[in-house]
Amino acid sequence: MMQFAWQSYKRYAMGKNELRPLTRDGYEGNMFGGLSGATVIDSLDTLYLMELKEEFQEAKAWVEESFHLNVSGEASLFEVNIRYIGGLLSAFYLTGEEVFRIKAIKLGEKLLPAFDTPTGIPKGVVNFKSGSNRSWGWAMAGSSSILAEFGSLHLEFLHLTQLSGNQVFAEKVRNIRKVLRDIDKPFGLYPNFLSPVSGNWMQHHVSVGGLGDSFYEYLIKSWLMSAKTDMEAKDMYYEALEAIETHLLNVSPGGLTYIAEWRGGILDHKMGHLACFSGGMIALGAEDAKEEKRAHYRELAAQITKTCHESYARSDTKLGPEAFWFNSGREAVATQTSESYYILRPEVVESYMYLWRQTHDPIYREWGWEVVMALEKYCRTEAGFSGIQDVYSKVPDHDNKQQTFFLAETLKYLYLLFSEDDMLSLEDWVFNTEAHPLPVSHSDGSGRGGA
Ligand code: DMJ
Repeated sequence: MMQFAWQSYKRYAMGKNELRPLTRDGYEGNMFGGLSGATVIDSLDTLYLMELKEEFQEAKAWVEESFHLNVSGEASLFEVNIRYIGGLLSAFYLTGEEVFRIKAIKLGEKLLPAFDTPTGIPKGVVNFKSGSNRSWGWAMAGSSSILAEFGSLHLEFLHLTQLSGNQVFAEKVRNIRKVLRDIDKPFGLYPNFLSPVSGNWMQHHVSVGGLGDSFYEYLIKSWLMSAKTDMEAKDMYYEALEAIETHLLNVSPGGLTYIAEWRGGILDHKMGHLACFSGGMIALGAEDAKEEKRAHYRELAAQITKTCHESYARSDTKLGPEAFWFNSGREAVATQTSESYYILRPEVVESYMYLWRQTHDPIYREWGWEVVMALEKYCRTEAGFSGIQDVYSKVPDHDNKQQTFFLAETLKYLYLLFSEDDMLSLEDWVFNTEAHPLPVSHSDGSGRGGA
């Protein structure tokens, strides 16, 4: 599948950000500030791990010869960080090839103007030409930074400091941590919108899905990546998880455990596909919880993952919708056609991978295989993989996009689900939120990959 996805991209869209498999051309999008080749950078580590050597060399050659950083558009700080910086860092750590290290650092420097705000909380958009920054227009009328965006820089920025010797990257993310640690949190919860000017929350919407998700992920992974020395991250993670359990967690009448969304005390009884990463996260964090909570978190992780599987199992295609609800007798299904699409997202197979590593219960491989079969049946086209508009229709209406995270995450997590546990051992690696592996900073330097 990876070979086919890569070769299709190479044939029709090499150097563009994404492949459009139906029109057989490339698409640049507007998130990357004029940078190209997002699929190349996002694919490097997956190709390398799968030992697709020729394909990896093609990707590497493109980075060496054609990946230019002298671009001048507006970029998403978050997307450039998780896809480009994350992809380059992993490629460096796996191979030791300098080109990846150097380009990661140079690109990291281009992101720094995003942090020029009164609080040091970065804005979401950085202008590569002028060095100005702004918030997304949709984020409380351009007034807010987004928790999942400014909260998902920590892992990459610490590695940028480690690989460059430049403290500025680490200082930026330590400051974000400080702001978040010190601010008052309603019921211990972290709302999704924060003003980078005043440092105040701008709206009381809390979600483990979109807008919040990877902030929580980066707390537990900061703890793990620090070789369990970053106590602050550990404490913030378990405190946040307790608040989520108290205020957002629910069990449906049909017995399905889910994490709802919270709006100032009122719950939306829905889970986004994005929130399905949380089964894996809770499993990953279970081992370091207080002893009396460990079994509970393992069970909670399994229950949430089961619910996410149900959202797949209850569709006609056996792929899950973008969001699913628990309302008036209908459970784990989308209630509007506008939420019925599947865009090759990874979060459910990501949780299967973590749960497999933790339990070795064959059910997770069976569920992963169901996804493989469904992808082959409904998402494979003649010229690459595509998302579909409606998971409840057996006649696929393709969306004409092979997302970069399909190659970075979905296929990588599926591959790891069917690999031995020492393939990127969780003792030695953490995955950034785009599934790019970064090494744990063991004090004796052990446990590293190729580099
Ligand atoms: C990816 O870019 C990352 O996993 C991000 O954290 C959330 N969205 C997509 C995949 O669905």
